[in-house]
Amino acid sequence: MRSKSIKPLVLITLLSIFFGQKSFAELEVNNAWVRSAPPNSKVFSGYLRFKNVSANEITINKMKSNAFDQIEIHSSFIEDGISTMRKIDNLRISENSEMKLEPGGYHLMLMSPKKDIKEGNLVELIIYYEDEDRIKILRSDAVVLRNGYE
Ligand SMILES: [Cu+2]
Repeated sequence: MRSKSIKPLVLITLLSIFFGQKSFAELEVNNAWVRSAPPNSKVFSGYLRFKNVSANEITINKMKSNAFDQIEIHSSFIEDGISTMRKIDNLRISENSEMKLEPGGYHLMLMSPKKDIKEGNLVELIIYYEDEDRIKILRSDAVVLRNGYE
């Protein structure tokens, strides 16, 4: 029983080493993960770290996935003592800086899954961003985890 429960952890760790990181010149994606949810869930939340290693501001315009019909970027905030969230059109990342999408802050809302999303799965993320007025595409994989990397 004990050795059985260790194996998935080892697998997830290996997967995150191979798939959790992706870089394309000026933009890096690290620690991308999607929180697992009960079967038949229609909305999932996703988190990652963007690192802009260029000398220009980068704007994340939209995100897509082959596993979900729609991905929105949301910001979380407290309003009148109640935690709430709002869709934002884009995400600006200053030159040479990091932006964390994490629980309680900016996050991805991944909606209408096209297939079962289970712990240990990899979810493709396609990130459309603007760098010096050019639209570029970065692909990354997010691993489905219960509690993320922390
Ligand atoms: Cu949200």
